[in-house]
Amino acid sequence: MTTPPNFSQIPLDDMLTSGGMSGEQIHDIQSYLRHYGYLQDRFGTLHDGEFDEATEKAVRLYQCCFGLPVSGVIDEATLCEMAKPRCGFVDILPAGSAFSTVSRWEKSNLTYKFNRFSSKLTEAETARDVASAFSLWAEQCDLRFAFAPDSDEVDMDIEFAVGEHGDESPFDGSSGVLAHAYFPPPNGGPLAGDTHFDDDENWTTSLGNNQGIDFLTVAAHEFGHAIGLAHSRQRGALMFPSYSGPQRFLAPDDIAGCQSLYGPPSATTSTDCA
Ligand code: TQI
Ligand code: ZN
Repeated sequence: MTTPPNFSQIPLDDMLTSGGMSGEQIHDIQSYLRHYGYLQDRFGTLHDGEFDEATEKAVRLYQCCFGLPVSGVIDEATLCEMAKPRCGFVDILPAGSAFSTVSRWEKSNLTYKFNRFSSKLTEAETARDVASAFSLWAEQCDLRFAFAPDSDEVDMDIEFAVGEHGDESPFDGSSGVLAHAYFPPPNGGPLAGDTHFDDDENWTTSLGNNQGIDFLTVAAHEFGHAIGLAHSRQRGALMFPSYSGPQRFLAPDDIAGCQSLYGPPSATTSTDCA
């Protein structure tokens, strides 16, 4: 993701009193608006460095979102708002996609191992479902996951735990939070890529009895976070933030999300028919 221009470094007075903005200043404002989703191709044609109709519309939309007077011109209040530190996530997502992303692994081959197993699932069941959950992602984007039980340093540590378990986010007993995962470096800090499952949940690895929480579904959701996806606004996406029963597949929005980070599977490795 590109970094938006930092307006706190541009003297506001200059911009406002010099009798209009320079092409370069307009370009910077356009980049800022584009970065946060206010300027999109579907909203009209943009002339770079020119305060055209598309730019004016984007400015109105921005002002509206921030509760500023909607004038469509870059006034002092608007510039001051743009100069403030803010979250880097987009405000307005592109049409047709509802995913959002946080960070990505800078490599395609990732390793994982288990630090602590569940008291409710066998090791074999757990390992099998974890492998299936990883496959859902590996089949759709250029990532591969290898089980490395004997390695000291793996990318993704997986463990089951109850209550306080050594990170800043204790589990809460049955129901509520089911699990959590840490985003890829640098976002997750030392825990980046790791996934913790709340062992107070009634985990199940079998479909059909309509009981318990489907471990494979939750693992696949968490691994989505561990590869850099945030939640999706698309109902039906695996990354949608509520659990409504087993979902052992990716929805188109999940696929678009992982491919936006890693691209489609590379041709050389998808020959698993051998
Ligand atoms: N755990 C949350 C989750 O993974 C933790 C969390 C909340 C989180 N917001 C986050 C993690 C943003 C990363 C980024 O969503 S949870 C579901 C779902 C949970 C929820 O226990 O609430 C699943 C875990 F989507 F079904 F609601 C797994 Cl599948
Ligand atoms: Zn989640």
